[in-house]
Amino acid sequence: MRVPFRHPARLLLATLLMAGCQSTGATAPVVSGTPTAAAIPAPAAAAAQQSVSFTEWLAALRAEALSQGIRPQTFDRAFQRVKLSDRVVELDSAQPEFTRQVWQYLDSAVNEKRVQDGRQKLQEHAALLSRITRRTGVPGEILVAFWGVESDFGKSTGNFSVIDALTTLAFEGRRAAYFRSELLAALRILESGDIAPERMSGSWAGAMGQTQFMPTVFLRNAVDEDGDGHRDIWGSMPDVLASTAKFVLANGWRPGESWGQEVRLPDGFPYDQAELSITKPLSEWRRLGVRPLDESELDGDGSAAILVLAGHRGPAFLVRDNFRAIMRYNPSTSYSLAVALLADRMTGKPGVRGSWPREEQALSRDERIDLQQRLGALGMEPGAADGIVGANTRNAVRRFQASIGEIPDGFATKGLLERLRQRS
Ligand SMILES: [Ca+2]
Repeated sequence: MRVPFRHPARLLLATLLMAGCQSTGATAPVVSGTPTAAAIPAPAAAAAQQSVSFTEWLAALRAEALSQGIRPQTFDRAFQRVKLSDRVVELDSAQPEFTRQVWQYLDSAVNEKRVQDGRQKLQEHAALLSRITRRTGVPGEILVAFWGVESDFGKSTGNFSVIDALTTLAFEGRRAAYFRSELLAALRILESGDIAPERMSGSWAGAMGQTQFMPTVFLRNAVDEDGDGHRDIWGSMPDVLASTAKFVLANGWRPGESWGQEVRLPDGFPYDQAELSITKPLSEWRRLGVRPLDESELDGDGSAAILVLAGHRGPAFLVRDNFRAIMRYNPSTSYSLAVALLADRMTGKPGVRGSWPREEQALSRDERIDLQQRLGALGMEPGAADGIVGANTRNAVRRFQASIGEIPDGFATKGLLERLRQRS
């Protein structure tokens, strides 16, 4: 949803909102010299009209918050300086023209500097990490890897006011109901006194602190590890790492198990089986010829999936339950691979040894839509032509690849699109 007004109107809107709040018992705005509703100059009349619904919206939110046990003074202090953010709306509605290839993302998320910084953080917090690992079973390098990928070890935690960001998204974002419940959760955090509203900063989407917890995640998992009476995931490393461990454990981490490993697939491997949704016992993968890179026998039991993110010429990974636990933090295979590989690298394991097909350029959004439309026209069932390449589109690509005698690895390339265009 696009914003119907510009920034100055938004500031005015916030002012009007506070004026509106006074009648419902909220505190007056602290901004000095702000016009009251009656003093609005004529050109702003449209903005004044727009603001009515926001004023009402906020009054309803206040009533709901109070009914959930938020004290009026907590609510009013949180919304004292609230501003709707154009930038947040812009980021919420952004549809990137190009998505990065997985190796481009990994080059950035698991760069050499970050590996070195991670090793240093492992040493620096060794005692704390080993205490948390003893208690939760989540390895220290996994916790530090989340910290590194989420905020570059606290260097980029986001400078948005969480209340401003969530208010904007709850009022006019694409997923208003979701963000409204996150906003109410943020108010419960303020109510608990864990953090002052002016220190409650985060990403444009309201992910907070060193490991970027959404407010509902905070309420379920944040821990006061240093015992000062506050769950401070912004400034206290004991609180940050213990809270992250609790969340990772709640997401299904299995102590003592690995996330998985890079593997070698044999010639003739059934690439249509290389999907995260297809889980098989390790014995079955062994039978299909999946091997560790050193060509030894795949050991262990349990089940796993095979992940091939850049076609049959790129690396393959065998991913286990703990990889899925990582994905519950952020449901992206590239993200989870970054956390897993960063943790591996910090403990001295090698990074990816297979080579990525780096000459392959990412398809633009228009090209991805064209690909989906052409696959659809051929009856390959790629799902909606939305420019997002998911399992349906990969499976349609596989059907097309099989129909022209190529290895059905589901990897959508410029060359494949070209062959599709020649077909129709
Ligand atoms: Ca604390």
